[in-house]
Amino acid sequence: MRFSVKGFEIHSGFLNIEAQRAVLDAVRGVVAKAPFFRPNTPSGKPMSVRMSAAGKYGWFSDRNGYRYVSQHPDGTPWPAIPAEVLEIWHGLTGLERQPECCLINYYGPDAKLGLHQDRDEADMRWPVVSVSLGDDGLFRMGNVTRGGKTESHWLRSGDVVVMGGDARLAYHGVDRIRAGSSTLLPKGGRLNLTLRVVE
Ligand code: MD3
Ligand code: FE
Repeated sequence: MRFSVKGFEIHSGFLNIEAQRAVLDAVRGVVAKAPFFRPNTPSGKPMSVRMSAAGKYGWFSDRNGYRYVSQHPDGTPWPAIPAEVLEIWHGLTGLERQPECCLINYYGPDAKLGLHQDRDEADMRWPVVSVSLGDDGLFRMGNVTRGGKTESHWLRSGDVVVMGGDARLAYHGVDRIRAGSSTLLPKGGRLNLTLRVVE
């Protein structure tokens, strides 16, 4: 096992290059309607990661805190989650339940995401599925409580991760991006999609 926390399932190279391109095209369609923005942390600093979303809910943060919202900051509803992306969710989880949020994170060469827990969802028993596209990202995972040992793993284009069980509430983040490691995105960088049940 790559990580000692149970419930972290990594499917390395789950998407071949054609499948990666198909998902990327679908993401481009979403982002054309819901452009990337940089949320501010509750302390007022812009995050280095750019975000957008598809589905009933997207994720947002500002001085009022972190939360799920049903509209893009421009006031329009989020586009639907693309079928290609839903197919990954159903294929790996075997669930009938649909995710209500496909969060889209874009990391430029200097972007990172500090260690955090995902706990804004109503029922943390549902898994989270994450799809990586583009440049490699150094993913780090700790435990369900803050502090202690962490383990790191490079996520590459086409890798899909399922977080369930204990891993669902583990602290995790992205320390850095290996710029130029993939040619999938013409301008470089890393895209990560996370699929979640929110309600
Ligand atoms: C472990 N995204 O959007 S994906 C996030 O690569 C987030 O953009 C990272 O953390 C990224 O919240 C990591 C892998 C991932 C996603 C959700 C998790 C790991 C997780 C939820 C619980 C535990
Ligand atoms: Fe997270």
